[in-house]
Amino acid sequence: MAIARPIRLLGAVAILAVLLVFYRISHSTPSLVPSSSGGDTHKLTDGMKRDPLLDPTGEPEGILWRAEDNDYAPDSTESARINATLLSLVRNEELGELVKTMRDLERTWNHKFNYPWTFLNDQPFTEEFKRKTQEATKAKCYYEQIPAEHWEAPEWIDDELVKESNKILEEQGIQYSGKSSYHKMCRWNSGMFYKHPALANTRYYWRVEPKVQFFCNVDYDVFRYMQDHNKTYGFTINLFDAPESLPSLWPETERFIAEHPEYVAENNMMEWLVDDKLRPEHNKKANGYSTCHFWSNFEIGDMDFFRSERYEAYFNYLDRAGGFFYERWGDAPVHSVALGLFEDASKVHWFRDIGYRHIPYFNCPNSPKCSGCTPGKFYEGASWLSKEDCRPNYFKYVGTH
Ligand SMILES: Nc1nc2c(ncn2[C@@H]2O[C@H](COP(=O)(O)OP(=O)(O)O)[C@@H](O)[C@H]2O)c(=O)[nH]1
Ligand SMILES: *[C@@H]1O[C@H](CO)[C@@H](O)[C@H](O)[C@H]1NC(C)=O
Ligand SMILES: *[C@@H]1O[C@H](CO)[C@@H](O)[C@H](O)[C@H]1NC(C)=O
Ligand SMILES: [Mg+2]
Repeated sequence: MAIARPIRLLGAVAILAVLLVFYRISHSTPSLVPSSSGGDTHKLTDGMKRDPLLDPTGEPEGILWRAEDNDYAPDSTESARINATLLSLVRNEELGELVKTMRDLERTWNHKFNYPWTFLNDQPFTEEFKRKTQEATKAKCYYEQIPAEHWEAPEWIDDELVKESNKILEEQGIQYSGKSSYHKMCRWNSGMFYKHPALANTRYYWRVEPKVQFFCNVDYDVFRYMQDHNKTYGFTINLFDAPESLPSLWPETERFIAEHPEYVAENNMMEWLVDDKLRPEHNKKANGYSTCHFWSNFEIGDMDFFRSERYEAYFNYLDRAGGFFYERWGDAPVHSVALGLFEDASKVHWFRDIGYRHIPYFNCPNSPKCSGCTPGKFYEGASWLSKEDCRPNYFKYVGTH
């Protein structure tokens, strides 16, 4: 039986339509895109359809200062080095781990540029510490003790209240909440490190912690890069924080900016700080703060920002509020909220080309300059760790610069 031509056409269109629907479904359901070769999956939102670290990564654009073309000899008085230091707060007991980290950074970067190292400690450094760290570099090493008035809790902090509130934090499973040295360390890293007299003549710092790893050869002077491109702060990893550690940080911050609206930058990163879509519960428990922050165990920064009137006023306000001790505010969220509010977003830089690890997270670019890490792999360990990645929000609201 012959079928009329219009009917045949209709049938063909119907089949095509059905196929199209199937195609759409099969290509839109998986919002899970592999982000590492280890079979781990990673939920990516519209801010990050694909981890940018999977794409080939080169050096940043613009003029870069190289060791071949300039004088970076360790003892040169006319060297091309700028006003900067590698900076490490560290305990004598961490010597072994620190030396491993130093070797990583010396091999990948500093043996070419010979920037000095500055080691800081609330205790005196041992002779063994000084000897073994100096053996790991041709560059100058400085060993400085932290003045007690920078390290100890301020006099308005109530010890009984600290004990009570830390007990509650411990019950909520907040890591290190019962350790008073950890609270002091976070406060010192928030508002004191750049006040150390030994750093009075230093502007840029690269923070280095024992136990971290570096994977990629970096062949330009990163401090010059910061200066030449007018950057205030560089990061590698961007995370969510435990909201229980900082329930009053955002409310205090809101009170501060109500008093000082003039400190808020026009081109700020507010949306990244207040997002409530990716992790609504975090925002709720942190009373309006997404908890997103630059992970501060890595930072390359301009201390002039921290020494500015606006940052100083902010830190003093927070210090009075007491949350470094009654809660467990980290220096990472404090730095990040300050940068996000008081600095122009264009002045923060993602060092995507610096391969980095602090357990359990990585920044591992796809580049022939790197070895020892898997490009695009963000974490190692339990799969829930993938949720802690705040880069999708950062890329969405701020960008990938
Ligand atoms: N000198 C000194 N350094 C500390 C103290 N507490 C922490 N640090 C340093 O601060 C940094 C962060 O501490 P860490 O134990 O790695 O904390 P985590 O990375 O948050 O788990 C590391 O560089 C430590 O060496 C302390 O009481 N004294
Ligand atoms: C280095 O930077 C600091 C802080 O900005 C400044 O006070 C100092 O004068 C600078 N030193 C040199 C030698 O440029
Ligand atoms: C650097 O930043 C300052 C302050 O925002 C601005 O005034 C200046 O023009 C910038 N310079 C360059 C070279 O971008
Ligand atoms: Mg650490």
